[in-house]
Amino acid sequence: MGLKIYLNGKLVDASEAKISVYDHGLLYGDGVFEGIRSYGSLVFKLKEHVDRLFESAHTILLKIPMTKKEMMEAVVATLKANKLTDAYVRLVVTRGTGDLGLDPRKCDKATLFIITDKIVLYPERVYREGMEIVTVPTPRNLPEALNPQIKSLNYLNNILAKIEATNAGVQEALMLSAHGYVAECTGDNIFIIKGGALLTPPPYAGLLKGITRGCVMDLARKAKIPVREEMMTRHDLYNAEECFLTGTAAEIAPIVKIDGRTIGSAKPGTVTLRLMKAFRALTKTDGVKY
Ligand code: PXG
Repeated sequence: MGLKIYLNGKLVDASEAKISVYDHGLLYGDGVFEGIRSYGSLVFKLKEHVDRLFESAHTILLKIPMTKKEMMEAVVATLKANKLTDAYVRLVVTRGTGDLGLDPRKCDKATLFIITDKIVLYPERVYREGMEIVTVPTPRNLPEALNPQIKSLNYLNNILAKIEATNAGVQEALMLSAHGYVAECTGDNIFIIKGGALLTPPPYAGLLKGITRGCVMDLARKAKIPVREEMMTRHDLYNAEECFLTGTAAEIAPIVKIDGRTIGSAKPGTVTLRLMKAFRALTKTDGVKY
């Protein structure tokens, strides 16, 4: 027996979890999603993720066929059905089945599914020794054209960047805005430490306001580390004392080399290590119990 998938109100076997080739999520990337994690039977920041999913859906005029409370219960039910205590959760809502035209009015009902699975992590070495990234040629989408706060099923911009990073022999890509300012990585936000302060680009640089990003900013403030959102260039990154990425899957991943330039001591920095420890502690206590 394979994993159970929550699909349109029912738990079905993964081999039976199928959607139509006329689904506009597939034909046009017309839909929204979230990636969530659970740690030791605690779903981390579940409310925040569900709130963000509903905001994404509201902006694209997509009606989610359940309440936020029902959605949180469905996530927990799917995790329980699969007996997963430490898991990755993918929540997806698409426009649903329509015809071959773009018109979303042709789609009667949204398609909703929840996949819960084992989490694929960066190797331990990344957290111990740090990771190398490169700037890629593909800029982040113009936020004026597609607001990055909409976590939509259109990830081609990020996928192209990921391919460029892989071609360059590294695991992650640094994406700039169309004007050449630092934005984010393909599925992670970026931070630096400079003069002892924690700096990260503002949302108007064209980035997703990550839930991990918000969490790390809060942890830093609690630790009396000054936190600022500032536009930054690659020069600022190259000359930072420390650098790291944040995301649901990556948590806090130290960066020690960017475009061939070593960052700080070329090892995960002391502030980064402190924040990693505080974040790990939070994931053990903060969350929806199941
Ligand atoms: N930026 C983008 C563009 C993202 O898609 C983040 C930042 C980090 O946000 P959170 O809320 O997770 O701190 C994301 C996260 C993955 C994966 O498997 C992650 C994301 C999307 C697709 C895959 O790592 N989103």
